[in-house]
Amino acid sequence: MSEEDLYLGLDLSTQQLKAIVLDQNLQRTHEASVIFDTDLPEFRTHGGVVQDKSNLNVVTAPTLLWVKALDILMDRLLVAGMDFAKIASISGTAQQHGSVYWLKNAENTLKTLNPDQFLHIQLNGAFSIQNSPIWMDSSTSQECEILEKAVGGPENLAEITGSKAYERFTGAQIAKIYRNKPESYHNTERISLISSFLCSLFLGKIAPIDISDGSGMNLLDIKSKRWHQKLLEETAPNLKEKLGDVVSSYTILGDVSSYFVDRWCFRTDCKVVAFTGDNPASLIGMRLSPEWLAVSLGTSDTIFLWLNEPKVLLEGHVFCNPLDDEAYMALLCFKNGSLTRERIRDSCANGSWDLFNQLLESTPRGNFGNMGLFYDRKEIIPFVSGDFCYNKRGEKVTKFSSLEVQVRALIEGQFIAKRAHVEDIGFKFNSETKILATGGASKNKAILQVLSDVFNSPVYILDTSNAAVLGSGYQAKYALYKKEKCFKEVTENLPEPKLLCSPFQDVEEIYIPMVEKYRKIIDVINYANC
Ligand code: 5FX
Repeated sequence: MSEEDLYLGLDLSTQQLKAIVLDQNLQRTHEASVIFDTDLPEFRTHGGVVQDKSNLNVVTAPTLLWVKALDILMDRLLVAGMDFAKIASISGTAQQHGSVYWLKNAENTLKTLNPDQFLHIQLNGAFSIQNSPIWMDSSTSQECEILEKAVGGPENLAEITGSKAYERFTGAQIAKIYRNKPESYHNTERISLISSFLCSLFLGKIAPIDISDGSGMNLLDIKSKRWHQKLLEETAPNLKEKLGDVVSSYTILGDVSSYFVDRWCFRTDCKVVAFTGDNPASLIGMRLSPEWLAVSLGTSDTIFLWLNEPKVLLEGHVFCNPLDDEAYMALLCFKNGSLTRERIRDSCANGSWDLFNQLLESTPRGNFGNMGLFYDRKEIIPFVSGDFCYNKRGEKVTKFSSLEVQVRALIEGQFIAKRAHVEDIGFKFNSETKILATGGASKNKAILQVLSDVFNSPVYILDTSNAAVLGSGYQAKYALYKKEKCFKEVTENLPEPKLLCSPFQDVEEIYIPMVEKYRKIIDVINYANC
């Protein structure tokens, strides 16, 4: 190992593919990104995804789009002056739950790639399913029921796999593919998660799934860290062979493939470390410890915390921890994050965040008693869609009296829901609680002030809003040093989080009743939907 060594981290998120290069002190030296909608318009994605017009619950992304994005990303890194020979190791992360279906013989294609040609030309015929189901899909209710029944109900499934059955989770998605496209399923040589798929491109063979991202499938026993036989059998035939073995998230899987050595001048001993899901990678990037509640404000909003023991959660998920095989992490995921914020910004503030913030700051905490819940897509927690606006008398209205009220209703509604669901999983707020904010919207102080008020806790930020991609860069280095140093030592030179917002004095009086009001509204909506 040399002082000159660099570490490459990648993040294949819903809307873009990003790369970051870190030096020995984990400071960035290079970065590049490819935005799917604008850089690759030929795939006709919107927000990086394709929503089926005849069934809006079906959401996919073209697998080849991601491959082509990697071709472009590598080129952009080179143009930015990157010397790939300095990279000692690579790790990465991706949106969770989505799956990639490799056609028979694909592994052979991966092993024998021609360095003179783009990846997307050579892998054009490598997939048995062209459009990968992704985490925004909610079309697998039937398959979810089957999985829960197989082990005696949702609670048992949550105890075994960390989550009750979720429509976006990979087990139900694979079961649906087997049911609807049995031929394609039979022609599938291997199934990857999106993280292990991206890793496979660097490794030149199918990479194993890591236990942390693997926990988002409803197929892995999170205590034994092995596939659950009965759940595999209920999902589809021969699934164990198609999934391969799982590994700890920090495992060094081997050297980078000869394709990358010959085409991009990587050194032959550059190590490829397992890739994981974006939420586990964010936990790494935030260097989370037990007293923190991390709130990530991205395409989806997520909340996560470090757990020393597994818990049975009926709302939310428990994943194996990406840094420590003995520990776990809890995750709550809210599908309607930045896309919904952007929709209201566009309709109320002409697409301007500055104007949006002015509107937000011109209304008082509690929004005169108005409250709004906005779900552009069917939400995960709670499982509802549509806009719900209530005026100060508690009457349902079609829209609010002013743009200011609408903007505050959106932001307060999003955080009130989060607080209610964090309380529901047994998290106890106290004076020590600190919130660490990350994700695109964590740059927005006006939004974070509302977060601080609703949770009655100080909000800190890290210098970056890119926790997931940074986490994969840290993991690339940690894996190399793991035998000599713990994670804290590997990352000890990094700056501590900065305090950005503190709650106002009066917030508990305002928001505790609003959290209760939220619970009642959701009960009414759920009752009406029954
Ligand atoms: C987590 O369970 C999710 O579904 C999302 O946070 C995706 O990982 C977004 F990429």
